[in-house]
This record gives sequence, structure tokens and C-alpha cells, in this order.
Amino acid sequence: MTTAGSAAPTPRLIDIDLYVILDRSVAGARDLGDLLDACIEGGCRLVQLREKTWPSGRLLPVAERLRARCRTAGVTFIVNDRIDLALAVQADGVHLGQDDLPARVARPLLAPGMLLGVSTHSVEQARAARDAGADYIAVGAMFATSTKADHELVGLALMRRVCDEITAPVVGIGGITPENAGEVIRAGADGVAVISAVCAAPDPRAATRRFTAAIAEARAGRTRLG
Ligand code: 3NM
Repeated sequence: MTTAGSAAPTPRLIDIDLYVILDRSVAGARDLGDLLDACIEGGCRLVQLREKTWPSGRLLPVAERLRARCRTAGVTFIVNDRIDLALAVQADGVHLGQDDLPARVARPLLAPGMLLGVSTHSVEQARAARDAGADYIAVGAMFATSTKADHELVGLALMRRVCDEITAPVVGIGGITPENAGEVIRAGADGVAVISAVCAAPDPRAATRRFTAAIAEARAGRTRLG
């Protein structure tokens, strides 16, 4: 675990069971710092800051605050899309979509030890991400979601195919709730990534706990990593 203010490199091994993505457009009036606290208290060990509209200068103080809180709690902090911002706040990693810089171009730009995650929607894209050195791969959308209007519904079938072939950690994303998270884990995923089911939940801490319980229950029924 890193300590507050420490510049020690973060271990590359990440607890990817539950990956909560903090998105202001879904959180509404909720403060992202309070949301992060609820996630941490609920047992989440991996979070991402996702902001699609604010310019980086406006987002910087938010990212710095979340980054500091994660460092204190020993929680892995990833920034979506923006490599410059991830570097500026010494995030643990960056997450890229298919329309962002390709992983093979992004990887050399990152600081040593930084994590690189890539969103994928096909076996071919997952292979390319793996070959470019992605530390984890997201596969989606597992279920229909209103959070990402242009999502491609690939479902559990693609998760099974990707997990049969790819040994890097894989998370499912898109429309995942505490009720269906177990299906994603049983399809082979190492974890689930969620936005609205936590950020828009009446009680984000309780929602996080429901996720961690559902994932643990599903995992008890299957082994992928031995
Ligand atoms: N990526 P929610 S689906 C950010 O399919 C994102 O790659 C997706 O939000 C993909 O948990 C998605 O609220 C939205 O459904 C996830």
C-alpha cells in the first residue's frame, strides 16, 4: 500500500473485483469525494475518474483530491481517456477506449509502472489490447445501459470467448448491477466495472457492499485463475 504523499510506485497487482467509475454526469449533485468515500467504505479497491465534458484544467483539482484520498486509503486510482491528467496527478493508471490513442502508442508515454486499461468490444480488439501490453481489459457492453448511449451490446457470450483466450485480467462493463454481477463473474470475468449502479444508487455504500458480496458469492462457485 502507498502512503499519503508518498511517491512510491504502486504495485502492479490490482484488486479488480469491483471497479467503480466515478462519473459526474451520472453522480448528479453528489460530490465525487463523498462518493469515493462511500465506495471505499463499501469495500471497493479500484476506482476510475471519468469525465467526458469538462476541460482538463477544470478537472485537475477534482482529480488531485480523489487521487490523494485513494493514496491514503491504498486504493488504485485510474483516469479515463486523459493521459496528460493521469500523469499530472500521478494516477496509478489510465483507461483508454477504442477512439482514444491506441494502447501501443499510449504505453510508452506512461510513467514506469503505470497501469493501462483498454475498453474492447470484440475478441480482435481484446487481442490487440493484450498484444500492446494492456494490464487489464474491459469487455462491454454486458447488458443494455443508458449511461453510454452508443454502447455495443456484446453480452456474456463475448466475455466467455475473451476469457477463454486472454490471460490478462478482464472486467465486464455495461448495465451491471448487484443482481446480474454474478453472471459476469461466472462467464469468466475477473471483475465488474460499474457506473450508475453505484454513482446513482440511493445508498452508494450499501450498493458497493451488495456488489462485493455478489462477486464473492459467484466466485465461490467457480475458479478461473486457480
Ligand atoms: N463503457 P453503467 S458501457 C463506460 O461497453 C462504458 O465499453 C461501456 O455504465 C462499454 O455501469 C459503459 O452505468 C457504461 O451501465 C457503463
